[in-house]
Amino acid sequence: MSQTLLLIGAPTDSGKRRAGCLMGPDAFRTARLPGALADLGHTVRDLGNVRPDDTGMDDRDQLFALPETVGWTRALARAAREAMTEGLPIFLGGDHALSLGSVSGVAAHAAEQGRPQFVLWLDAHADFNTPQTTLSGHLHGTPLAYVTGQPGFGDFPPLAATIPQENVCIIGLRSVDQAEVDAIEASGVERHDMRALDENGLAALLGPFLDRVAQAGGALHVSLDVDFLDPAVAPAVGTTVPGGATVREAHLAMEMIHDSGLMTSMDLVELNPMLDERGRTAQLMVDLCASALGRRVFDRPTPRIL
Ligand code: EXY
Ligand code: MN
Ligand code: MN
Ligand code: MN
Repeated sequence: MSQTLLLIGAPTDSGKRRAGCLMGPDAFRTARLPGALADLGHTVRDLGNVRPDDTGMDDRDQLFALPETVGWTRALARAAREAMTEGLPIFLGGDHALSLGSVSGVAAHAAEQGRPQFVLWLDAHADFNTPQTTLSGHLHGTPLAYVTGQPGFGDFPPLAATIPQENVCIIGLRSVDQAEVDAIEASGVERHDMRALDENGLAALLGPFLDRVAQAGGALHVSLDVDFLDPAVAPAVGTTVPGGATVREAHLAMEMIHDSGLMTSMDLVELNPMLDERGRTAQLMVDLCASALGRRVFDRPTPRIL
């Protein structure tokens, strides 16, 4: 089924100290993301790059680039809410701080439509710190805590709609701070570390979550962090953690998402072209996005030969 896809560049580079993600949107464009999606029959509109609001806020010592990140959050939440009225937005990062705005914006739109919002978070990290619990001061480690209404985000825009914690599923975890472990254990967040992936397989973890989204008639936001994948296949990210997902596990997740027909918005985050090797990580992310939007060899599995 062809869709209207809205590419929204979100060159956030304020969620952490290591610079480079600001070049992410153009790396995706250079790796031919628009053409790859148009080749699948979709109508692709590249809306260019968002610019952060000027907040005039003072810096805070313990948080890195807080004013700029709040400015991004405001601008991206507006862009997300608007884009949802026109099609399926795909946010081209930029670091994961962009999801402070993209996810809160799509959640606000879902609430206006009376639909529950669900989030699939594919990441080595939980991104469940708050401004109080973060040890690094890096706000790219906080978006899931913000959008699920954890306390401590007073400097950020008040949420138009909070995402219920049981509507969140994280897969790929292998680097989680103790404060995040405590918060997640006390929450209703569905979370699967890499051991669960090894023992059960991707389909056994993702399938039941997609079924829950379908049964609820929910909107599904997919947030794909480059570091979900193993660094050996996806080196262009500043927060690599060994022991990540394989290329095929990532593609299977995207293919299941497409087959479910449930995805209503997407983030592609943390690509740092400064760390890439001849653009291979950018190309992998483009290929994964294409799988989420219908690229496949055969439309149906081989009929079983009885
Ligand atoms: N939990 C660590 C922190 O809060 O600084 C690491 C966060 C990495 C976040 C990247 C985007 O996934
Ligand atoms: Mn992340
Ligand atoms: Mn991560
Ligand atoms: Mn299709």
